[in-house]
Amino acid sequence: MPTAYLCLGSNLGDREKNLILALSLLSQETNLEKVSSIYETEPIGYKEQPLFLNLVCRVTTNLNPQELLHLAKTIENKMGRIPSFPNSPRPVDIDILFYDNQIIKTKDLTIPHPQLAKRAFVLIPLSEIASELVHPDLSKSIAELASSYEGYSGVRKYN
Ligand code: PH2
Ligand code: MG
Ligand code: MG
Repeated sequence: MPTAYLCLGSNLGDREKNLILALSLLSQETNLEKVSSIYETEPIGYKEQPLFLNLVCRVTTNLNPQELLHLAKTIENKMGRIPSFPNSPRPVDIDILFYDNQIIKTKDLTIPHPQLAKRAFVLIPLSEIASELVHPDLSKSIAELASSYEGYSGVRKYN
């Protein structure tokens, strides 16, 4: 069965509860195999917004990438995400990071996630559960990619 890695983020409402509810909704439709710790992270991009809680997880699923994206959007909408400007605050955001070793570039879906190699809030949690995973486009491991953010204070383990 294909394996996918997802990043979840929340910076509105009860952030921790939102992440846990989103995981529970995901686990109804996929096999949720592993979940990182929760991290509190400084917003990247649009800065004037509350701190995020982020985590990453690994699922196995028979949903294809497009169907998995549809599931992610359905959960975001169910949890009250209102479409707004890019990088705006949200109760939950669910991004597909990897889907097996596939490289996908379509209008509505790019896998691996195009920003992931530049985002400490993804790489640091990901290095906890998948440090050996090799980025299929960059041919570098997550551990290597995350090492540029050693000592970065914008991503801190939560509680
Ligand atoms: N998501 C974004 C933009 N910026 N910053 C942090 N710390 N965490 C996120 O999940 C995040 C972000 C766009 O989805
Ligand atoms: Mg996102
Ligand atoms: Mg998103």
